[in-house]
Amino acid sequence: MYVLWRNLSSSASSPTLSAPACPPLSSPYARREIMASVTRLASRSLPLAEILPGSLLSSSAALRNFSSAADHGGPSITVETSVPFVGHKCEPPPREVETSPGELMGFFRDMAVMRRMEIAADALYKAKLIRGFCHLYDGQEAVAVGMEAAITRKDAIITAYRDHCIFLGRGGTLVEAFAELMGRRSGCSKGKGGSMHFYKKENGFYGGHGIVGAQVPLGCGLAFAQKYLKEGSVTFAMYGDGAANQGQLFEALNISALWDLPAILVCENNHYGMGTAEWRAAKSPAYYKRGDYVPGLKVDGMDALAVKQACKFAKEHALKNGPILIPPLEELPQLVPVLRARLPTGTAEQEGLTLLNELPLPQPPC
Ligand SMILES: Cc1ncc(C[n+]2csc(CCOP(=O)(O)OP(=O)(O)O)c2C)c(N)n1
Ligand SMILES: [Mg+2]
Repeated sequence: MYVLWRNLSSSASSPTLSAPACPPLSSPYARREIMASVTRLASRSLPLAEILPGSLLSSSAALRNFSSAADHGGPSITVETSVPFVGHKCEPPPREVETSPGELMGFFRDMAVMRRMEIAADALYKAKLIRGFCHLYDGQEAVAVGMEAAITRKDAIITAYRDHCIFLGRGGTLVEAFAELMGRRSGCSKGKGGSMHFYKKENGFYGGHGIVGAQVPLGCGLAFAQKYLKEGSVTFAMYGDGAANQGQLFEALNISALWDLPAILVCENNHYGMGTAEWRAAKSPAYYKRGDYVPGLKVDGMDALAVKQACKFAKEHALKNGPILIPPLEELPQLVPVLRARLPTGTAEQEGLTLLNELPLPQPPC
């Protein structure tokens, strides 16, 4: 933390970190310094730079499309997902997923970068170098990466406040991400949004929203525009298991189904809404069935290939038949501690605490 603080200050003419007083990070010297600092800060056993794809650091990332495995080179291989899909009012896709060694390496590299970024953000938050809110995504990286592998930048994504890694997946850079987290002008929202309001509209990322569930009707609006303009693209509106109980979600779903909008509602079920276990808040945690008349698909959200397959299937379905719900569920016990350990960090009044660490997995009473 100290190294980063020093470097930020020494590359600046002002000794403070407050946004208006600091010089823009766009000067090449400041950018180099910050990147070097973040690299040192994030490294555990491997320097971040060694695993950092150039595409995440340069604006050429904006041109990267993930639409097919063939783009990633190497022979095509078929991998079976570890858990079968379960469909609601639809025939689920096959478990066999087409991929390539290049794509698998890309998945690993992107998820490693995301994990390192979130660990660094966690440390910066606890050191009070990131102020306000800081909602981390570590443990859920496979959803961001798998989703990107199935779609293009013409497709839109909109999410709640846990948005850092979605932003990276859409071609955002680490510099833009950390600058935003630290309230700097070079951040993706000019340092005014912070953790909850990352955007990259030019690459189809429409934020970053703090009001639980409110991004879902906005996402359905994006899907309406896509249909109206005959773009042939779809919108992924992401929300949490806590948000799944909100009324506005069902209103948006109703009109999307009525008008056959190309909307894909993705419920990321991490079993908690803040500190509330899902069984305390939801009568039915089978989120893929909660659309009733809208088809749903239950997916293993810890398997990037399963998410890719599901998103490819959902995109084709949505373009043909209108909305679909896909809750990528995380249900593999050995991975749960990672997810839970990281989730609660980042509520302003509880900074430094990792409240859910000691809680057991949520179980409904007998
Ligand atoms: C309308 C509204 N009500 C309450 C809150 C406070 N709040 C912030 S996060 C959260 C829990 C949301 O849980 P979930 O949708 O499961 O998302 P997760 O944090 O697990 O990703 C709540 C209730 C809010 N931001 N907006
Ligand atoms: Mg949740």
